[in-house]
Amino acid sequence: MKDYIERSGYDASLIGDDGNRFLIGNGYAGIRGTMEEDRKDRMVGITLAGIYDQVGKGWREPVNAPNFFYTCLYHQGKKLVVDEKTESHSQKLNYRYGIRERRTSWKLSEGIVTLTSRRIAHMVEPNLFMMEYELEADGEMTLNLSAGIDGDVWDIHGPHYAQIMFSREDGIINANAYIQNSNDKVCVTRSNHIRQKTKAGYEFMTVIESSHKEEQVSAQCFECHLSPGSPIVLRSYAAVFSSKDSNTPAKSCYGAITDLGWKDYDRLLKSHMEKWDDIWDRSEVVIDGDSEAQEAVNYSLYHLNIIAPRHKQGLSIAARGLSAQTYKGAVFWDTEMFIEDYFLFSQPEVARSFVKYRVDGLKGALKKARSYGFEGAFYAWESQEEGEDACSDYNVIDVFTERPVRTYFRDKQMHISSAVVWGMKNYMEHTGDTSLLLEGGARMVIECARFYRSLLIKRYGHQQYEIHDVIGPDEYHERVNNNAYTNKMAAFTVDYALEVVQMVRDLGPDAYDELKSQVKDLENFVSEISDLAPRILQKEPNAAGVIEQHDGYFKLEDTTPAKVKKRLKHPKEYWGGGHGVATDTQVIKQADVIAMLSLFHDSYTKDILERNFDYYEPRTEHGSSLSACMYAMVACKIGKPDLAYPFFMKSGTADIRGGGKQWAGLVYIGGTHPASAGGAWKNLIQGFAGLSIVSGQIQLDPCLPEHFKAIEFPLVLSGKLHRIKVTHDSTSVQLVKRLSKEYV
Ligand code: IFM
Repeated sequence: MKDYIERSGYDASLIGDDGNRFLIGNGYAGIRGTMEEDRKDRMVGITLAGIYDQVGKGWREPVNAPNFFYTCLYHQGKKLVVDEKTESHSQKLNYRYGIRERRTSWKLSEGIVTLTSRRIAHMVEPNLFMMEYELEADGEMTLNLSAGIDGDVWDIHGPHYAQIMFSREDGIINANAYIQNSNDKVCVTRSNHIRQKTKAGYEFMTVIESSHKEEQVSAQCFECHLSPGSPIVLRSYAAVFSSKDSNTPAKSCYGAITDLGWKDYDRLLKSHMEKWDDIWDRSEVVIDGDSEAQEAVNYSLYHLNIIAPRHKQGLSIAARGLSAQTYKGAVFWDTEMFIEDYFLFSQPEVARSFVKYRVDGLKGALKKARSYGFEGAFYAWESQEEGEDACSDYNVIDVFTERPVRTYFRDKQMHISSAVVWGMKNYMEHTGDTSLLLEGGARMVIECARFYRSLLIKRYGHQQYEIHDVIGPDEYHERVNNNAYTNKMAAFTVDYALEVVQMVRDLGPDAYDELKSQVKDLENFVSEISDLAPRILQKEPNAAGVIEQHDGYFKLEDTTPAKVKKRLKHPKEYWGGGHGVATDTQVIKQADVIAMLSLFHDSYTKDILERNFDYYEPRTEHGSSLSACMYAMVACKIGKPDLAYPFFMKSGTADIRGGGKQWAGLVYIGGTHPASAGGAWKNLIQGFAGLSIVSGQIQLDPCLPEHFKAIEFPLVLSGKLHRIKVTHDSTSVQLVKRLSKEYV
């Protein structure tokens, strides 16, 4: 597989995009693709998973660790940075092995010095990060190299550290960073080993007293006499622990570093690469006939793997992964509806962590439902730890008045609880793992069903239950009645709750008694919902075969995104909400009815799928990166893979291409797009290859774009790794190996 991306030259406007594009990570932390000498003005970020802080009225967001890769060169007292005048500069990401490399040459009075650095976030040791930093010169010159920790971190709603205390012990630099509004702290250590090639072989260099002190930086300084053929190589190890993962984080950091020693670099690099080999054995796709698509999907899978929580069960994936503090580091429906499938079919233990995260979040969901006067579990729209909702009441700033606009995402995106249930069902069906049922999983599903029951209303004289005042996936139309997607998912949740109760019964009387002790009034509740799902109103296709998105949608002005865009008085105006340009029109932000049809395509004829695709696509702005893959899925189900292809590519190239919206006013909203990445995988495997699992058996119903000759991909099912090949007129499934027990 092509396994790298590269960019040459310097362009200040690409700092944000490249930070995402060249991101490395290991589920514990994500490290933006910035230069070692950069400081926070260039958006250096090491975003940590699952540790948050809130300052004043700012949004609660994940914290960034002090920058442990901070390393810079001084020539005659002047710091060398990359800018338009730099002799040459390139950045490369080897996404097969998660190695980010940069190569920069500066022309100095004595000749050209070239710096090559390579860094990794270790895939087996989640708290460990390593870097190699190599200098070569074509003339005699003396440079000072400063290698340490930069405590002045980039934040969106910070600063999150009340204080950072630096210390040194046995040549190791330590930073203890105390978080502003909690008792948590983040500890970082870094050790440096620097050698120079001499005639006699490599010789270690000594630390000199730093003559280049920078504020909030603790560093070691080395005087480097460079001459041609005598390169200098610095190897650094850094460790990070927070009080969330160790009772004594400073000690754990120090221990992690002292246990290593420079001789371990090659061994650690090897184990890191072996882990990636294992991941690619379970993931790599081959598309014969389209190398661009193949690269896009594998690069997308790289991005999913660097944010997958492997170090701890019960963490999930945030909407922008670990690429920044954007979207508050919160978990949305993106995980269950777009991302989970890839992990189910490659690393089911990661998918289990997503489900566990929701089970642990039940407390927050019960509390949220109560606060709105509902019963059961109303999951957070933007979920942080323990299911707390980070979504603010005001998510948008009006560009004209500069006042916050009341949005209703938190209050009304009620489909989120059904996404949680969808994720649980998918996991259970795929793995057969019932262990989460009595650990709160069954209760979670039942409480979600209770939530939907408490939303149901019946109009006088009407037979069916309705759900009013919601926001469906299309966020431009707030507070609508009977959103087709939401009503369908509510009925699904109620049905699945009954199935779950039956599953627990099948586990035996002890299990059922246990469930009764966990769930209030279980038996009455079950009898009340036993025939409820069919009585929830479902939107049926009209005479033209089109399903109305919500009550009154067809009466809205029928126009197109292009026309609506022309009405904007300011390029950053919000399209939805109370007074947006799309609000009174049929223009929608993202797949909504199409999202519903992509999930329940089996319940509709091809003709209905096609009529809805044809109706909604020209009315969809695709203003969310979650939209295109839903359209691609439905296009495949209609049997039109060439229609699906551009939507699939849009999803697959969201991060490799970059260029998406980076700023909303002064707030950075850029980052990677994990849901889009997961959506691209779904399009390829479940759409083009037509994969489904029926009674535990792999089924394939290929529908390849004309120019594809074949797709090959691995698949984990029931503890076995398979390799699948699909062409226009054949399919084959080959058993590669049985997996060890750790995989479900
Ligand atoms: O979950 C999505 C939502 O559907 C559209 N806005 C962005 C969210 C996070 O990706």
